[in-house]
Amino acid sequence: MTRDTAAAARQKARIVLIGTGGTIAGRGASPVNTSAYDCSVLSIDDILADLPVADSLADITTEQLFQVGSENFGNVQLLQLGKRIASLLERDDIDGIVVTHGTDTIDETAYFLHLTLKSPKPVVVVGAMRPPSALSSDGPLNLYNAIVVAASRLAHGKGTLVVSNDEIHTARDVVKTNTFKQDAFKSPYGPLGFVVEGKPVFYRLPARPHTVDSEWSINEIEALSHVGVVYAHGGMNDAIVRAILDSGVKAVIYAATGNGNVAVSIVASLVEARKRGIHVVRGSRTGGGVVIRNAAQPDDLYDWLVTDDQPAHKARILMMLALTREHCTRKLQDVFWRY
Ligand code: DAS
Repeated sequence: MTRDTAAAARQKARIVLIGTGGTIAGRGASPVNTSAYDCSVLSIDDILADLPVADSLADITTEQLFQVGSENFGNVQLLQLGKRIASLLERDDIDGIVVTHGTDTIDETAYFLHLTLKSPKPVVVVGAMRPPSALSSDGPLNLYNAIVVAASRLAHGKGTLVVSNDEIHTARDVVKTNTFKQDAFKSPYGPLGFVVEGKPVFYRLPARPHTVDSEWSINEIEALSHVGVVYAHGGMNDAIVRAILDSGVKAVIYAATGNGNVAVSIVASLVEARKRGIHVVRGSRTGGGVVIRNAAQPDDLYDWLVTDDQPAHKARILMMLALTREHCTRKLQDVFWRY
């Protein structure tokens, strides 16, 4: 039997469910504690045991990789998770991966996986805005939907996906936009599709390269550079910029006001940063739109970069990866245009 015929003959996909903590693993004192609760206390086996219908969707094995709120995720966790998923995806007896994850930085982790995993098999990252103990928790249905997507051939080749609130988002675009509501996850260009009555439906595709077409492979990355983010505000002085420049960063993403405007009080410190070998990436704190190169600031003159449409926290992930291969400003700028 060929591999394809064997897969067709098999009734259920084989999915590995990796637990890392977060609200989806949380527990509140009472059902009305929808937003105040202990995070990362339920094991991945506890979470799955609460969803007996999952057995009908896939043959599921579990792994508890971490048990932490995602605000605690750093580069060590990104690399460890990525390498573990990569080694699982290489196996012929695994069809897809679901990662349960805190929602706070789920968009960063998913984007990192999207750019570094070298497999067309589905990888779905899922969280919850309410713990399983809360009234109308979104955890069980989000997890159910995530398994549905990971088990589907339709999800092949679409990169890392984030499933939430019945929506399927590409990791490149999705951001957390709300502190407590269940529809917290938005993509500026809309979701790729939905999960409707237990079936994934896709309406569009990621336009930019990912996974097998990206230039990074998790197996070739042993460390990531420190990239900092500075959030601009009115009445700003350069103290915070100077502090971050002295912290060992290789690049700073400047989440500027509007279309990448940099206050006069800040420009000199960022010009100095570049002279010290630290890359400066002009972004925007607005949460939407593109930052135009050489418009609000003379990027060519200062040897700065712009983020294209990426929010600062996602630009940070992209810049960390870019710096594993490139240091030339022109090539780094191309990375932002391309991904
Ligand atoms: N505790 C936060 C986190 O782990 C919130 C969450 O999971 O929703 O990201």
